[in-house]
Amino acid sequence: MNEELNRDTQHPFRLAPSSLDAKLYLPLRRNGAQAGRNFLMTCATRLLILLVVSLGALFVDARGAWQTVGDVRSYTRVPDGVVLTLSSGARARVTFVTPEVVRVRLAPRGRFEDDFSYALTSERRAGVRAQVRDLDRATINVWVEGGASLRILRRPFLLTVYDNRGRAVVEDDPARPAAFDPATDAVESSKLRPETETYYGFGEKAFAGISRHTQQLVMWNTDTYGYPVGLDPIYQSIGFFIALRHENGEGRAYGLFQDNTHRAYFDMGKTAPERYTFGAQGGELNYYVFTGGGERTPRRILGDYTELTGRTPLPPLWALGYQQSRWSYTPEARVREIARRFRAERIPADVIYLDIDYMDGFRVFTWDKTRFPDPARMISDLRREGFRVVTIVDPGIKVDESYTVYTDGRARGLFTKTAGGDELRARVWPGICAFPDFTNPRAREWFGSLYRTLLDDGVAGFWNDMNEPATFLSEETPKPDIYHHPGKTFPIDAQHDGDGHPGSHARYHNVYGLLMARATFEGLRRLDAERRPLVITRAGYAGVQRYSAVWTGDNVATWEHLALTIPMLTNLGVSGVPLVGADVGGFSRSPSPELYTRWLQAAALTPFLRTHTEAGSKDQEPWSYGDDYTRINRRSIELRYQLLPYLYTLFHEHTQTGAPVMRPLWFEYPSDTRTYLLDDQYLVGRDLLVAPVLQEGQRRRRVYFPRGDAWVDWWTGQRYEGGTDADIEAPLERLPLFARVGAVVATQETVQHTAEMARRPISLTLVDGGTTQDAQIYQDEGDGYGHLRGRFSLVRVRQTPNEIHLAQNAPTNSAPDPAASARRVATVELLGLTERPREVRVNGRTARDISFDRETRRLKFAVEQAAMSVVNIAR
Ligand code: MIG
Repeated sequence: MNEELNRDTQHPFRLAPSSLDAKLYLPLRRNGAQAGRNFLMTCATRLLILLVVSLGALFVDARGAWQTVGDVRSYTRVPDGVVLTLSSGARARVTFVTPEVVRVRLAPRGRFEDDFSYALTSERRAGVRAQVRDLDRATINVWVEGGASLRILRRPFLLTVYDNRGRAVVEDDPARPAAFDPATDAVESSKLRPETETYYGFGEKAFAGISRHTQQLVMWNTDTYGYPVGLDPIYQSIGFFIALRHENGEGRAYGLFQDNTHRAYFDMGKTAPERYTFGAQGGELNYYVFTGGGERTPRRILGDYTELTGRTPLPPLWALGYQQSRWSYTPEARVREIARRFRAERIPADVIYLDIDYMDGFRVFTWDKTRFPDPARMISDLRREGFRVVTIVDPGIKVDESYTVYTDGRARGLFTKTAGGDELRARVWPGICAFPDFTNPRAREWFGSLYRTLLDDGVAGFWNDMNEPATFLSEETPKPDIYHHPGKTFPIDAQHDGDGHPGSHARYHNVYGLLMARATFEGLRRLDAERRPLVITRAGYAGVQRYSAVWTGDNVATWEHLALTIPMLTNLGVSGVPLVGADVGGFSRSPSPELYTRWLQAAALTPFLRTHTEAGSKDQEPWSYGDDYTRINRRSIELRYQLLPYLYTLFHEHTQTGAPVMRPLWFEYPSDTRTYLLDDQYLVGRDLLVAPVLQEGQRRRRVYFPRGDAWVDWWTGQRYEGGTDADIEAPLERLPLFARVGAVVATQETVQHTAEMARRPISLTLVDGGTTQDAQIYQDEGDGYGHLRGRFSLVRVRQTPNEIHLAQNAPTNSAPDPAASARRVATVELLGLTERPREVRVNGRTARDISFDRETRRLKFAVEQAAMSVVNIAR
């Protein structure tokens, strides 16, 4: 068996079973049927994995060769920390990035690499001054006034990081000091692990369950068509996690980010529950600890991580609409038919996708002129109907002397090279291809500029696929395919520019997708200064959120995969990537009508909402399953559009704080241990709780309401106290949805696409009985960059049980009236009232258009579209 394949599954550890669930979280009822689903992974797949793992084990005797970094021989002070020379010849550099963020670098051979990272934003932070004290011959203390602190033990070198209140955050395991393997250049670190600590994030992972405690993860971007639940790695590598533990009645978080682009791994207590270990197969050990300041909240950790690696700029509003895709809508007539059908069915939609068959022989940046004779015309016609078009663009460029993209890229020397210095070639859709070296800034600029023609044709967004990078296996490779066969990507000795830090594919494989998305995003920014780009990428690395949305690749049309979407997407969110979605209905195979309907319903409020399916599958549009289902599917999408003002506000919030749009419950309720393993509910922002049905035939489900807030059923107005469970009716047509008491949710009437939103009033849904200090609704023009120059508006809301204050600011600058963006609140809906109030007054006068529906416990009334409204409710 190939050495590379072996590496994929190797880990130099013993396996140990987990006992965490049983110990701490006994009161948490794991969903029985869900646990059962985990066993449904096909036998064939399990056998295959078993086979690969056991073969891998034969090759592994890794620990023997490992060497610990040794004692601290000497150290020097640098302004922001210390540099230590260790007895093994390794050197460590421990510094403060901010008073609360610590960075650790460890160069096994004693020579630090150029300090260079694709994950970090380009903004340079001002240095932090660290204090150093040599306590005694055994200990060195390093700290920042008012910030975190470090204790460095000298014999051997062991590091403990404390938060700014002196509480230990991470502590090297004395039984496993940092170590490296001189033979392979691998390097790793082990931290003590409290048995009840749980871990979230790690980017895109296909594991069931939400926490990664006692699991092992590998970072190696891989094209994994039809991946089974539990397969690892898949498409993305984001080595960031948030740890959570409960102490003295309080949940405390910290974060850790390993920024190493080589094949990396994390063993989060699988081998031994008392420690976790992370490392990589090359390069220096390079990680950040986010201590979280005084509050130690998940929000603070993610804020600090996204300060470092960036945030998603506000997407164009249309990208939050419903998107319809398949492999492939072709020819033009079919695309037009799909668009027409949406409007005829009155099912809202904003985007239609063109998959690879729009191109001429899969040559990127071309059109197949028989299928699409006049793309610009088609696109402008669709645009008049309120549809945007997104096209797929792959990295493989067909080797073809008459194809100028190829000959031009070759002439400029921008393609990836083999170890021998030749143009690297591999087979993908177009046949034999060359591949831009996206680690070369000139290649990024060149590739980014190629989007000009598609932009000129009117294409609105771009979908970067196959950028793990993925290549086809040769015909001789035995089938069934092996998910992690080394022949499915570039040879690891291929050469990359690395922005002037030349290196092999082993070093740069994991950033290829990130840098393709970057080339696309930056190209679009240059080509069109007025519009916000929409880029969707399959592969990525930490920082991918700066450039792109992420979809979870080739999932499968099974209930198990539907359930997987919640742990996958929420963990992506807390990895700093807010604009995420899974192919609705599943990509591989075809869903039953019930599965498609439940999937669309469950996904309706996920950040990136797109149906997509593979070539050869059955029709997979919202109307493809008969009238009864069409009606329900329409309602799911209508719900999405009704809540768009709220969703858009959440994307704005992300730009300010890094908070995700789709949130795991523990993110908002870190002190409620019942949320720590909850994997079948999610929050949208702080105010909405979604508990979708994830099982076939199910018509009611158990919902947990997190402690600290009360919740009201969106549909019935029924109130539930925090810290309780309830059985909730969930007939096929209903998404179990709840609003927090104190919620301020902006809604609108259903529109057929986002361009219809302009000038339509918005409505506020408030939950009765709550108290809210300052909730905000963000609005702007929905595209462009006026919002960065003050062209946006905020509606601010303050609520006490009997009074509501509504301030509707005019946009904050004196530029031409952006009336289109500053939609006023015209109605308020109060949810959860058991009785009609005696009187409702708006600015002293009896409210107009007042209605009360006892069935849904909703009170509705008009408000003046004035700068300031005060509503008084008399019971
Ligand atoms: O080799 O473009 O994940 O969404 O439809 C398959 C065809 C290539 C994989 C993507 C999928 C897309 C498909 N692509």
